[in-house]
Amino acid sequence: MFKKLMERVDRMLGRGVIDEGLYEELEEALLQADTNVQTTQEILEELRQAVRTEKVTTPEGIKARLQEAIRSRFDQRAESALFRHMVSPTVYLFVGVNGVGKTTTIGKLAKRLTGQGRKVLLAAGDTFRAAAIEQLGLWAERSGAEFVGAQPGSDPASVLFDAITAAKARGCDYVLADTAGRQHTKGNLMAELQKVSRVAEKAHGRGPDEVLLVLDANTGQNAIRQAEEFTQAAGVTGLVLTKLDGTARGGALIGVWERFRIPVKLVGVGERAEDLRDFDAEEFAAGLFD
Ligand SMILES: Nc1nc2c(ncn2[C@@H]2O[C@H](COP(=O)(O)OP(=O)(O)OP(=O)(O)O)[C@@H](O)[C@H]2O)c(=O)[nH]1
Ligand SMILES: [Mg+2]
Repeated sequence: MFKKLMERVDRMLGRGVIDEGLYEELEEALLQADTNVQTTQEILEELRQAVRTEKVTTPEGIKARLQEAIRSRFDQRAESALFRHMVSPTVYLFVGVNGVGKTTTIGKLAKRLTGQGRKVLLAAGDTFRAAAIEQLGLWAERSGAEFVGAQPGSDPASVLFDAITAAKARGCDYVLADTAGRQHTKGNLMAELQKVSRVAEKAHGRGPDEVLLVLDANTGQNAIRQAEEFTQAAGVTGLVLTKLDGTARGGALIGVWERFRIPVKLVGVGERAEDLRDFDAEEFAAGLFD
């Protein structure tokens, strides 16, 4: 969507005029890209200022300005530096709709953490399908992490309880808990997440240290709805943006960020274990215009 925006900017500036019409078109394009009204106005004001004071006249100049304006929206500072690490085991609960990359992200993160000498335990809280449990078990093998699973169909909350108990007994630093993909519109499944969170508290005196909502970068406007529902049900503390290696560039993330101010913790850029990055706003903003 930002590529289109940039093509428009190129076309408009190709005529060599920066007039009200240009700002109007930019406004329309930004709004279409899920940017909220206030942010759009702020970005436009920044551009006007830049054009006035610095005599930005080239398409490249406007582009760079626009890019910087978007990048600065993600200024998260230390928040994103990495996760809070409290008394071990630190528990991260991964949630999200079907197929966004929860299990894969857990596998990648497990690999990263074990590589740093941390003791990690993976909890197969997706008890919906046998294949999901196997998939996580495979990642445990690959990353050298411990693994707690259960029979398909068993209660995900009790899996997490067992996992935390086991992690404490074995001296693990981290518990990474998988959950079944669920549509944010399904009330009963969202309620199940609340129960999973509560059980963590029972097992070690506090809720999950991070509840990470995994979002597929190809998701458009719907990402906002997902964030809304999952935040309400599970108290999301961080975002993971996956499949940034795909064609769509995840512009909807700006909308989610503007609205919820939930820091982006991790980014997935492929299917392999090493395709996990910390979120870098600069890189992200640049990627939007590739
Ligand atoms: N290209 C790309 N593919 C990814 C990325 N992350 C995950 N995938 C792929 O997306 C597909 C789904 O990933 P899963 O990790 O199984 O997703 P999930 O959210 O656990 O899915 P459910 O458990 O069914 O809800 C798999 O084929 C992954 O390899 C990524 O960053 N880039
Ligand atoms: Mg999964």
